[in-house]
Amino acid sequence: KGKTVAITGASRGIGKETAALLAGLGANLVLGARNTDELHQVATELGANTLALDLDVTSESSVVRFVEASVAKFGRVDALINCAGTGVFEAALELSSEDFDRMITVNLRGTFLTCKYFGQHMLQQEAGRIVNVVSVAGTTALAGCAGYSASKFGVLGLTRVMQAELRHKGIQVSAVLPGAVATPFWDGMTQKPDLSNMIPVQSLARHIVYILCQPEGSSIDEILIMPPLGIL
Ligand code: NJP
Repeated sequence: KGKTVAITGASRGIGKETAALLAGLGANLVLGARNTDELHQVATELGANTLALDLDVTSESSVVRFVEASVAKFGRVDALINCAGTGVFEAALELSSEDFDRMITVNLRGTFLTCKYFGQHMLQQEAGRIVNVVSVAGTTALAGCAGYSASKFGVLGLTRVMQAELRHKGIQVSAVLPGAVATPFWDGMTQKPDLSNMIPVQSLARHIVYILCQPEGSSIDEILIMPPLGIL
């Protein structure tokens, strides 16, 4: 209660659901995404202590503005949850270089940028928690996930390095590695999978909040979360 949490990719899916859960616990929220109409609608639903800001994690200046506006509004940011992400599921030999670049730029470089600039702020206050939503595809080889896996293995590597660099400075960095989650992430697929076999988005949001709410003196570095029927 009263803590400030910044969430990227908060206009829908995992970010939006986590924001709703944290709003119910009394957190101040800073929500970021590119579609500001969707985002403002979420912010309006969640109430007064919510700031909605245009954010494109592929743009360094946009990330810097997001961090500065968050601190200007609430004075400090206690936690960052990185949910902004995108996926195109093709085998390595079929994937276009444009789709490969987009996943690396949004998922990996975008997470790097938000971690870097919020991390610098947290270092000054000698406290902070960062949760990166990675994927089971960031730790296991799944056919058809070439570019997505490459980006998510990268995010897991970044997360582990930041743990080594920042743990002793009061900043906890965690990775959540989910299997398939029932969100609009799957909407654009030509063959839309059956969402009823996936992890409910409300469950995933609870896992993220659980990580954030751990007592001082220990941290959860990584958790792997599976749907009822295993990897889909
Ligand atoms: O995805 P979706 P999820 N700058 O599509 C935003 C990972 N994951 O919630 O910018 C800023 O419902 C976008 O907003 P907009 C996945 O890889 C998922 O399921 O307006 N924001 C929206 O708010 C991702 O890292 C599954 O288009 C940008 C949000 O990102 C995270 O979980 C499984 C942006 C995406 O909402 C959240 O995914 C898994 C940008 N450049 C890992 N580009 C799963 N769903 O099955 C996009 O293992 N966004």
